[in-house]
Amino acid sequence: KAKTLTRIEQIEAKIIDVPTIRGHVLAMTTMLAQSFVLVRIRFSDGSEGIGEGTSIGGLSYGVESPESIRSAILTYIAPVLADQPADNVNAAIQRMDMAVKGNNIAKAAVEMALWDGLARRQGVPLADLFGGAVRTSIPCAWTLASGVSAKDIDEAHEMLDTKRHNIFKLKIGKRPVREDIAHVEAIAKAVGDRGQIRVDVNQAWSLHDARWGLSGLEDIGCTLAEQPVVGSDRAGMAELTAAHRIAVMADEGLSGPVSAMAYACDRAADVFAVKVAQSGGLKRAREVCAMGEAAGIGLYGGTMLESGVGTAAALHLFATADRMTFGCELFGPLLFAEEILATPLRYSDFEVHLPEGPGIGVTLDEDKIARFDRDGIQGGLR
Ligand code: MUC
Ligand code: MG
Repeated sequence: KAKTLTRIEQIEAKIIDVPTIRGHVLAMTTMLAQSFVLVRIRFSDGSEGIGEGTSIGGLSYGVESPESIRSAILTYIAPVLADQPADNVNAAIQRMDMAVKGNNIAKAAVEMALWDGLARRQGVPLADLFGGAVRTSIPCAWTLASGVSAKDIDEAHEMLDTKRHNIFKLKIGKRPVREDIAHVEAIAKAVGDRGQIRVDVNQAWSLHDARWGLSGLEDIGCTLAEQPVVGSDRAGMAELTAAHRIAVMADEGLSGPVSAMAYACDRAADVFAVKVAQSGGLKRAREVCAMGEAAGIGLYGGTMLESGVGTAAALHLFATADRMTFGCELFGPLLFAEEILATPLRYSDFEVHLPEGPGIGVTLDEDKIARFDRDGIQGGLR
């Protein structure tokens, strides 16, 4: 007897607002809370899948906000996926791309829930749908961004002493270049050879700032600079990549495989910060990895400071890449003042560990979700 086809029945998207453990000071804004969009898809056989779409600092980091992500999902994506076959993620991606231009984070959240549902129905970890994991943990960076050098130094020492992180990414670009470099130098000296210091400028420098900013960073032993100039300036990024020994990483400039191809062709980066959300989903993020791998560009698992849901999904994907040359920064859940998973992800020995079990391999703490749900139980059903 032919098996009845499992279908997509209902898509839910909720904004969950969780305070951060401290202010997170970035070039463009200071975060006191993180707002993520939690997607749940219910399928006709009773199975479920969960996904997450998250950006940083409202609309200050990129073109999507929690509110736009939720509305794109509920108003435009959910209707075109209603009743569609549950197991055909590629077909669902085509339908989403047909109905909605851009809105990568919204698409990524829905796609993640589809992959999670598929993997759960098959009883396999999400990584298996991408060919299987070749590692079970990844070295994980921590971002020092309290806004005060002395506080950052204390935090770095605590991370080293507890063996949680020994790669530190410093958020700079808010202050004059000279002050930023003095700040990085103070932290680099305090950390010494116990850890590695990297920076993220979040596009804040002009090309001129970046020319001597990168030289200054090289001189103090900083090993990597992320998106020193605006992501659309691939010529500037290419110049900096060619002219400096410090590794230049692309982040905001990457919005999926097309931009990754352009960056690779222009040799506009030494490293790709691959982000599932920014790439438009796990499948597209895998394609960004492939572009980097083919072009000899190093890979780094980037984050949009997701909760444990998006973090675990990204971890599954990055576990399948040949080499994660520069490790990852999948520390999002640790910046949240409250854990929203029933069992937290494991961070130990300077690495983040792949959770076990089918799908993304995580379970929500439903009480916490209810508590931090912006609109209560009535918000966000389709
Ligand atoms: C970014 O620009 O990479 C990642 C870590 C962090 O602290 O902020 C982010 C976003
Ligand atoms: Mg970045």
